[in-house]
Amino acid sequence: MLKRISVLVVAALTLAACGSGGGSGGGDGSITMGFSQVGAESGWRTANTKSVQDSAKKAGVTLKFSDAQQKQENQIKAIRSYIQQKVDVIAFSPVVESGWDTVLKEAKDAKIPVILTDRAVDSKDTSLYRTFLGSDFVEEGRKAGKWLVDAFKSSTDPVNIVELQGTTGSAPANDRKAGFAEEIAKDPKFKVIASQTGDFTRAKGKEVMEAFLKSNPDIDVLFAHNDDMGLGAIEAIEGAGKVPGKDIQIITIDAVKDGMQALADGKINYIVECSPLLGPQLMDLAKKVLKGEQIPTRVVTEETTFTQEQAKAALSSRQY
Ligand code: GYE
Repeated sequence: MLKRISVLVVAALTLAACGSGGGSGGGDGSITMGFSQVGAESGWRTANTKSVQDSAKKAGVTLKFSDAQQKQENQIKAIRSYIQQKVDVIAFSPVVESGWDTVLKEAKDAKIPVILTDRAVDSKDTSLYRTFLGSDFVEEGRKAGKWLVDAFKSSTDPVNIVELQGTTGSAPANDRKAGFAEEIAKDPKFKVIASQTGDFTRAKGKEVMEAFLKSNPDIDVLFAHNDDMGLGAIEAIEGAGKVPGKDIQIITIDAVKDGMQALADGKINYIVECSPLLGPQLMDLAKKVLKGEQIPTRVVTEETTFTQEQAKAALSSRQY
């Protein structure tokens, strides 16, 4: 019994120490980061989580990590708890773009800097966060659209496109859709005949593609906002007796291993890369912010694109 009490006392003291030890801005050399992750919806997300966790360890940053299971309310709760625990810095990947002002203001009032990673918020007040590290999603959508325009340039026939959107209201879904639409608008033969969310998951991608196939007999192209939804859709296409990559051309975004394998196998036609390896840059930015150094308000990730041939060559050296 006595032993149990002393364990509890130690636990309470440790908690108290954590509570008051933060907010030092890493003054004693140690940094505690609270990180609120979107969820575990895709291969991209798994690789991103690993990158953040590995880089924190390497950089000597104590990481408090929470998974929001794709729910904004869980992210808000996590951020509030990080504020209460007085972490030195908060980083998060906002599941949707809007609705963050109140909680970001709370962090600002508590003088805890916030770094947006991977996804953006639509807050008008940009003083609510220090920087946004991540991809240019509009550009990714444009790259997908450009490839399509080029692939069908010798034909004048109408091209029927179905689109699997990412999580409704998320920056990558909004921006990829917009960038793609901008490019295909250059030729009226391209028509998006159905567009629906598949929530960035394989299961939803399959389910929605099955519905698309039932109501649209003449689908020429699928544009999926990530590899996972594209991989789910491939199952649906094969289930309907069609050949993915041939009967229906497929473009996806991410370039995770499973996606690259399907591209190399000829089931996907083109992938626009979106890098999940944001951890090292995130730790670097956090350290700079806490030292009071100037950092850019936007840090854009460098990315490429892959054809089937390029995927075959790149597969063996792919990290995720
Ligand atoms: O493309 C998708 C993931 O926000 C860039 O989220 C990220 C996206 C990524 O679920 O696979």
